[in-house]
Amino acid sequence: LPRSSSIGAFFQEKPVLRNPFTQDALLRGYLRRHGLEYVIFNIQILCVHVCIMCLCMCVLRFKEWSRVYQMSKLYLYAPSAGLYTCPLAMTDGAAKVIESLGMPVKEMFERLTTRDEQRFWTSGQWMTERKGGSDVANGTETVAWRQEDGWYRLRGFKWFTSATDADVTLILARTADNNGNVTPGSVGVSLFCAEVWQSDGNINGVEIQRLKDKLGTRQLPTAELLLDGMQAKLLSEEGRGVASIANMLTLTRIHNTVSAVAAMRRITQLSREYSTKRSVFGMLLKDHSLHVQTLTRLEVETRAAFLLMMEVCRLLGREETGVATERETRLLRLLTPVAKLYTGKQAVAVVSEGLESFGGQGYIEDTGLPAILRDAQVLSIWEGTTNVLSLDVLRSISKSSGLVLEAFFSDVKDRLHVASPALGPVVSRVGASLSSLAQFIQTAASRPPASLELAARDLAYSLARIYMGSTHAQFLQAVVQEKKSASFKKTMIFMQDNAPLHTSKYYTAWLASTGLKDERIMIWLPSSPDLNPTENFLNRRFTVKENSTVL
Ligand code: UCC
Repeated sequence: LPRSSSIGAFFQEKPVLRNPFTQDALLRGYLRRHGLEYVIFNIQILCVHVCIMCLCMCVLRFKEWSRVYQMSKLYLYAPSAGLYTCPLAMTDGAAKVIESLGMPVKEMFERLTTRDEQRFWTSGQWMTERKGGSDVANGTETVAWRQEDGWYRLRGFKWFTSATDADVTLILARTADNNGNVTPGSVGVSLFCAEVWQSDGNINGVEIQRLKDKLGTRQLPTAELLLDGMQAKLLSEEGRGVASIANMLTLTRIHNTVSAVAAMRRITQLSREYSTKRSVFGMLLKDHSLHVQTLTRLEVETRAAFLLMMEVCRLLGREETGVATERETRLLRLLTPVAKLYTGKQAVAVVSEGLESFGGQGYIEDTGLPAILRDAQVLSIWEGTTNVLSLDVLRSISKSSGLVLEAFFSDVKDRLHVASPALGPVVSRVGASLSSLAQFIQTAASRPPASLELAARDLAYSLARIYMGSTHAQFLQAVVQEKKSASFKKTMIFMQDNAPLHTSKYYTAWLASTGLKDERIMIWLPSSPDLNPTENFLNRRFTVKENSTVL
């Protein structure tokens, strides 16, 4: 027997987090293919000098590309931001609301958007009360009492206040008439803004009841607050609170999408890196086909989500600078909830799978990995749950009398048309999903509204997946053109259930025709020289044929 036991000499090498920008071939490729080399240059500079205020909606320096520029930076910054992106999102949203209401509080707007860190303010969003955060129209019990000087005093209880430590905040409350009566429902709710701190350093009529003990996002204080005569200013028209705060929700939902995709990208980068360090069964993980297949699926999900996110940001930038077409404006309205709900859900799935790729290490707090999963869980809840956002998709359809769907169909068709020469099978697949979706919508129109409500989530997922399929195909078409197709020979096809409403028959037929046993698939992943070496291994282990299925 040895004289003593030993813990052994083996220590697993950690994955190295490399420069997220230079490592992100897709982000750089996206910017380059849109002729945004100058944006790349700016981001590179900014990676060195991170200026927080630049991350907020600032001067529209990049014109219609300003949002792509801003969100690219946020996407790089978010996974290391310690949740500071949450107050930034609401700050951006608050500025947008103030602007859309004709600048009733000019100084506040300037402070929310300035680059001067001494003057910069962040904004919170105090909306959710004890009855919940989804049905805010009925859940708002806070009452606003008008004072002789025109200001209001707010009394009520906010049960979930995001970014409690913000400088200012937007708040929903019901105005009381002279007899103290309030109007119930959505039409009784108005939007207010308030500074959290008074000039003498005292808090502005707020009592902190307790901090929330949350599953994740623990770096960020979220609190229950009693508004005990908080002095506030009416921002919206009386009774237009929900409609007015919708501008903030639009923007924070886009920020949420960016955080979700950023979390996916962070975990895929780490998982890939780790696979080059971790050896099991005599080989590095990167040389185990099954492991690489799993990583590749995560990569495909991340890429698809990235392209959807960027498209929404591009549309937002175009809308804000007045160059969006009607079709683009409608598309933006539809895709904002679609992108938020889909990426919020996928972030949890991708991060969870990513943690698994580290084995037991992924379950250990000192690796920092579990926190990524806990933080990701908020993304499908905050700013509207998956079902609430699915209903918002229906709202956008009914409010526009279906025009948002028309915009969707024509946009997807245009993308597939552009992509068609080199990407035949993908185009047919997405095209078939689009047709089945059209069929569903036609049938749904003749059914009672309740049946459409039941299908709302699947409809939203179908929209997300079809849109991602078409943007991915279009993006790859650009790669094909750029590379003159030589390197494109190494292309993988994955099939995914594009339209869960309708696909089982297509899927079964398709599967029979390919002889494949695998059940997920559909988006193309190119192997092109601009992918970095760690990405290249993803393609190496598969037999790949051009325009055909693999494995
Ligand atoms: O509770 C929360 C905390 C969770 C966890 C926090 C963790 C903190 C850490 C964070 C770290 C990152 S968050 C709060 C979540 N709540 C929401 O996001 C709200 C979700 N609910 C909705 O979105 C609902 O659908 C409502 C509130 C919009 C429904 O209100 P109404 O009044 O019942 O709905 P209406 O009548 O359909 O809409 C009222 C008006 C209409 O305008 P008008 O009157 O002009 O026709 C709508 O068109 O609002 C307009 N509107 C919109 N406009 C409603 N939604 C939108 C929209 N998305 N875009 C534009």
